[in-house]
Amino acid sequence: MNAPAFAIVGHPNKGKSSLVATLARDASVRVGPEPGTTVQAREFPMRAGGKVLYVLVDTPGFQRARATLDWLKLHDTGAASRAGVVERFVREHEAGERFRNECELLRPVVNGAGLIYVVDGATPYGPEYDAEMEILRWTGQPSLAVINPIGEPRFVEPWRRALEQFFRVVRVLDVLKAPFEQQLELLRAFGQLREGWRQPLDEAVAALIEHRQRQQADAARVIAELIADALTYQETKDLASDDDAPRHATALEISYKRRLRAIEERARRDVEALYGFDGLDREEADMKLLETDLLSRESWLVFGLKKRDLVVVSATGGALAGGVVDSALLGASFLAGSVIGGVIGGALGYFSTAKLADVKLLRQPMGGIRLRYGPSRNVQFPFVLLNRALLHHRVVAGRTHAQRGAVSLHLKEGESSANVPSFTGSTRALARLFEQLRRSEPGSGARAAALQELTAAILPMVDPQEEARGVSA
Ligand SMILES: Nc1nc2c(ncn2[C@@H]2O[C@H](COP(=O)(O)OP(=O)(O)OP(=O)(O)O)[C@@H](O)[C@H]2O)c(=O)[nH]1
Ligand SMILES: [Mg+2]
Repeated sequence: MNAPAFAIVGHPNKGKSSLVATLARDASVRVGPEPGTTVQAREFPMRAGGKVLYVLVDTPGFQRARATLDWLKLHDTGAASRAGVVERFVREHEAGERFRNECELLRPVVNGAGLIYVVDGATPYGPEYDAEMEILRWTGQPSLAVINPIGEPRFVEPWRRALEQFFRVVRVLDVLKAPFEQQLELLRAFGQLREGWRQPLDEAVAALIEHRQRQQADAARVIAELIADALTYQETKDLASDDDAPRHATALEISYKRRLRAIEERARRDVEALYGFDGLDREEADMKLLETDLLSRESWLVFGLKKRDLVVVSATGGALAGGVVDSALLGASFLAGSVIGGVIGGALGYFSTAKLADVKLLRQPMGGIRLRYGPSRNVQFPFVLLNRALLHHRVVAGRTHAQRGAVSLHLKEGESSANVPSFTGSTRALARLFEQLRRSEPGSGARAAALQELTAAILPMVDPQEEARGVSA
């Protein structure tokens, strides 16, 4: 059986193509600020597990709805044959220019596609839309309406009242931001509209959920590997004599840090590819953050540990002597630096750039000298890496394919760092895992086991629902 097909129809410039991009998870769909971006009907199949789950048909907007409806009415022979009149309309006009858009958008419907009618909840309803909705009713195909507020959703209620005259199902959906759950809900609603579609759409929903879980499992693995690679990375250089050491140490440090950034960059790309975003632009908005020093105070505040975690992690690493950490520190605001400046300052100093890793001069058994930079023994370092990766993951996993432009990892205006995702679960357990990874030999069973354990620990952190369940439990 063919997969269910839906034609996305409506007025020009209302987010039709954006909805196609979101539901087909396809960033190649053309969207644009000018009306008339889409000029031809085009099919976008949604595939998962090698199967086409459903097909979205992007269409141009209505152009001559009233004239079309007039023609249909003129040729009306009663309610039972109206779908046939629409078919005849398309047949008679598809060679001409006058009803080009109407033919483009009605043809897939005549061929059996269901309908999603898209309106903008930020602009007022007016009776000029009635002709469009009336035409869609004439097709007799299952249909639902989506109110997509492009801006302030001021007119959602009048729209809802008007749409309910024509459609059994009306949903409000911000097509640029629609969360995964809302997308599934729209598909389920469609399954209710035609008996034969319930099963394929239930299957599609199940396949999408399974696909999502696989993406999360793969992302957890990528993040765990990123941390393992960064934690154990070291840069070495063989020298002729000790005298060369100071000269080479700086170069080694630069190359070590460049390599860490490359490790992080590769993990970012991998996560983006997992979610179907290849070649995503991260150069501007987020690169600015990536360019701030990984361990600068600013990155720490944005990505770092919560104050409680800071204390636990620092204590684990022996950065803070027992007794310094008291309940006053735990109760104080981390950001109110002046009050607790002394204690926090000491902790911040611990992960100053210079201490990210040590440079060592090693005498080789066969003679000669080796300069080594890294691996990092800094206890906070892997936590910072983890939190940065979690923020990136949240932004990418929550992004629809209708969004254009660079991914931004900046905090929004007024957003506090409390909203930034950070690791959950036991700080001590994570610190212990990081330590195991640090000590393990590359390619060893111990490394593989620690990596697997870390992946399992990260998994609930990349599944917001799991996370929510964990918090409420
Ligand atoms: N802020 C915001 N912008 C949106 C939303 N939906 C669509 N847009 C923008 O509105 C413009 C039109 O979106 P399209 O998806 O191309 O609209 P369309 O209905 O396919 O337009 P035509 O093909 O020209 O008929 C684009 O610039 C979109 O980025 C939304 O929910 N919020
Ligand atoms: Mg379009």
